[in-house]
Amino acid sequence: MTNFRFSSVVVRDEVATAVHEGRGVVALETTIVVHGLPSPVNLEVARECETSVRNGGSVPATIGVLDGRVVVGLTSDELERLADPQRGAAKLSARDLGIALAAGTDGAMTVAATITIAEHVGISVMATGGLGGVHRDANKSYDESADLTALSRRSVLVVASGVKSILDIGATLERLDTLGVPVVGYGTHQFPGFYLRDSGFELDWSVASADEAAGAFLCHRELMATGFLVANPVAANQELDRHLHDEALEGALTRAQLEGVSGKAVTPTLLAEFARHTGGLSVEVNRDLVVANAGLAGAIATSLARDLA
Ligand code: PSU
Ligand code: MN
Repeated sequence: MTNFRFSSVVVRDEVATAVHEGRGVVALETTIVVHGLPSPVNLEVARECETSVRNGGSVPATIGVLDGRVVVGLTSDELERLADPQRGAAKLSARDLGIALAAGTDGAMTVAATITIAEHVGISVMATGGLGGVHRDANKSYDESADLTALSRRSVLVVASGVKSILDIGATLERLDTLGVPVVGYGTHQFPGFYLRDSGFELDWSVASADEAAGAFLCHRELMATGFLVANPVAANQELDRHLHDEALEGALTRAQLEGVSGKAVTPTLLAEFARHTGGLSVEVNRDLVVANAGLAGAIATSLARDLA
């Protein structure tokens, strides 16, 4: 690590111009592409998310690490390179970024890493599928996603379909409360369950439109430095069958436990097992929900830009 240099964050022209002009910009993560979804659906989903952000009136900024540089606004070719299994891109959380840059490596970025960079370059909105959270065995493993602490430190609005249903959802909501991160349902008072519309947990707050979400975030931001979670449930005709979901969940948790999976491999393993148990249906639901979240994030970022103009 001798090649020390500053300015390892490259913001591509379209994104830099949009940020500079105060237009809507939405950050998109790459861990879901490289480690969360199987090939070749992963690249299709990444592109559909970008289109969805544009349809919402904003500019997409897909963020990943290539050759020791954080690139904000990866091209389609770069995304393909990052997702190439031969390159074995690492899964980078916020804490890994500095070391990965110094080492000159490639890496996909989690929500935690993505909002860290988003805030750094002046992007206020991000979209993902499901936020990371507290794992079910956290009382023993201490496994809680750094997405939560990052969201408590970064003033970024994240649109997600709740947290992944592989997690301890109640505990995750309690942690978000402790960390000062507000959670608002989009058109619902029920916290979404990722593959399912309803996790069974109720929310205190709900917004009915992108404009309302943007307005609430602006007021929040004036008072607090924490992030903001907009929980957008998957469409009713796209959610997974509940019975199939519960079976797949049990199978996935059992397999991960038998194999002794731990650390950053837990979430990708559980998602892959879910896909196997559902014969690929969970991948389709994941695709539908993240593309919808990107569209909503695009509309919220546009509204935010209008409010600030
Ligand atoms: N949403 C998805 N699929 C994913 C993720 C989110 O629909 O794979 C990724 C995000 O990058 C998130 C990460 O930050 O999973 C959480 O990983 P962990 O539990 O190891 O913090
Ligand atoms: Mn973890």
